[in-house]
Amino acid sequence: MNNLSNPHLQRIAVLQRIIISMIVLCGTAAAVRADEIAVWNFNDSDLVVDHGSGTMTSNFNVTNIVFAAGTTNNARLGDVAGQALSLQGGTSNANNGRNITVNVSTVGFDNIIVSFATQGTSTGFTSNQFQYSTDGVNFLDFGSPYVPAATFGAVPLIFTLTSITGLNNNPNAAFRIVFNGATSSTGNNRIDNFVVEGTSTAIPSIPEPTTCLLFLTGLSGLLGARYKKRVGAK
Ligand SMILES: [Ca+2]
Ligand SMILES: [Ca+2]
Repeated sequence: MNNLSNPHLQRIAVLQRIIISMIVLCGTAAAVRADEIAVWNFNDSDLVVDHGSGTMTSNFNVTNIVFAAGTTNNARLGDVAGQALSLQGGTSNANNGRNITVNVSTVGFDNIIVSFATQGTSTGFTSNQFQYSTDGVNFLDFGSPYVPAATFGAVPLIFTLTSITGLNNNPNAAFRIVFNGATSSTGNNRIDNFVVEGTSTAIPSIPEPTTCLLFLTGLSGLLGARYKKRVGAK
């Protein structure tokens, strides 16, 4: 009787394949999944989303929405630094109190996080308020106003909205930055790599690490018992 036709060895081979599959699956379970829903890298010098889907709009004077050298700070999916959005104060600082607004459906995602790289000049917007909306119409402040650093640096601004469960799985989710404090027409803030991300709820449920360990221990025991039985039968 060769190995392929031996039923005992066939069962052991099947068990070995199951154990290998479980090891791969359990390794995946240990990783935290965060998925980009929408990313703006501004490298094509426009407000059109660059990865995923969503819209970005602004009520700034259009002449004060320009693009300048960007950064790899917070870059995703291999994006190069390229260009960044640059928002200017405008004549008589007309853009103080104005905003950029991002509408992104979070359907299929929870644990929403928004992040972006930013820098500002000394006469640019020095007091900026991040807001969110669960209906796309009414916006609420999230945290205190932020002051942009003078350079992009290496660390993005991160707004962890996981406690705002109304933003989960919501086709009307929206985010806004209201800019204030500019004191000259060309004073500006740059923004790059604006990312809306979350945890996909569409991923098939993956066993907990503890469950994996118990399953693997049991399966290994079964495999060992079968092997001993086979050896003992010789
Ligand atoms: Ca860029
Ligand atoms: Ca674009």
